[in-house]
Amino acid sequence: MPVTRENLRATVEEVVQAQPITDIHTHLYAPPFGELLLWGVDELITYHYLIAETFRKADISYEAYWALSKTEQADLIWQTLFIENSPISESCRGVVTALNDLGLDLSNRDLNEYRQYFAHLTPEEHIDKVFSLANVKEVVMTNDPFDDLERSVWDNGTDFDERFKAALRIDPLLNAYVETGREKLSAGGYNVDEELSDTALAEIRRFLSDWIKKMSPKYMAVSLPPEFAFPEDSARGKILRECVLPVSREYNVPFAMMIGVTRAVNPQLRLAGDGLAKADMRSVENICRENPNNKFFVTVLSRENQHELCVIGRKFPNLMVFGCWWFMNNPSIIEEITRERIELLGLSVIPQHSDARILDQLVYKWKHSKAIITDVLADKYGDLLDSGWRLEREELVRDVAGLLGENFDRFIEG
Ligand code: HDL
Ligand code: ZN
Repeated sequence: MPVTRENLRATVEEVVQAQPITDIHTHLYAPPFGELLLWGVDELITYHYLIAETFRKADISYEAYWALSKTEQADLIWQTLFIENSPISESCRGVVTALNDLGLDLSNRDLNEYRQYFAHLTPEEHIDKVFSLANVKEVVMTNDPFDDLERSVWDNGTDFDERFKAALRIDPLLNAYVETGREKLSAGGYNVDEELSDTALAEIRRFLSDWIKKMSPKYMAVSLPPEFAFPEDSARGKILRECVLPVSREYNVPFAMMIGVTRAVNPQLRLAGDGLAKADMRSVENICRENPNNKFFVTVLSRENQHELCVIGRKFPNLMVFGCWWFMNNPSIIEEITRERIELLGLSVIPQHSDARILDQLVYKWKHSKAIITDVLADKYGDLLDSGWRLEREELVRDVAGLLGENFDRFIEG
């Protein structure tokens, strides 16, 4: 069926809404991970984004806040950001969208009534409802072998809900090898030393191989500070070059770099205390150029790095640009980033991931992003039609399937 200027917007909206999504980076967990899977209204409201915003409005010390129970924290955040002020920030608006779309009555703003709704659900029931509402087909978790609770689940060898895929997250190995990574590896039976001798490097490769066999991860991932450099004469540089990149090639498991985070800018905010800074993107050019047989996913945290990343994506087919990460995940920036990516990279990108930490967030993070992606695609296909191109609905379905899942699958399998 031909897409015309008249039916374009409605057709794009319909196709985007109908496309089941592969969410390539989340902090969600399959039910066997127990308390690691966060869901429900108190988790939604105490999401670290809202904690940071609450301290800007509430008259409470860090110590007093952290001494509160989870319920008391949620009560304070609800009162501060939703009752005494309109919940107009993106993080607050997200909670409103999620509760509304789950069918809760927002007219009474009664937090205890909302709590009652969740009290009667099992995680499995809620997973089905949220995945269906968000039209999410599968999510990629963030799996940390250095986390004791998580490691115990993997060691028990559990068959997970097929909708939850693994990602091997290795921040302690690359960013804190001397401080914590080495010790944890030794405790796990790997013969590693601070100097990163040949034996230690072989043992780190064995560690990565062991966890790839255990998890079957979609990719290995790390978040990196703005000062990340490649090549670099450091423990990170050596482990990256001698261990991560060769193992990534050997097992055809791409390496995801999430660049630009400054950890613990305000430690008093705990998980909410991280910030960002502009990185030197020549590190991405170097690692892609020097490792043409490796595959890289890259997302960046600084708005100023986004355009550079698009241009680097044009230089290296082994680089897949993805997502509007963290402080980029706001409508004004999602729109800007998505436009420049489509203009510079066409359909060879993965425009979004949710980064959801709480199951219910899938509902709003995808609803909000799909509205923007629809706007951008409607404009871009409109430009194409205005230039004289003919477009079939099936071609639009093909293109959107790529953006919301198949580009990921093809890049991994390629
Ligand atoms: O490092 C990461 O994966 C980030 O996404 C952090 O987890 C961050 O705290 C976050 O949740 N961002 O959305
Ligand atoms: Zn994340």
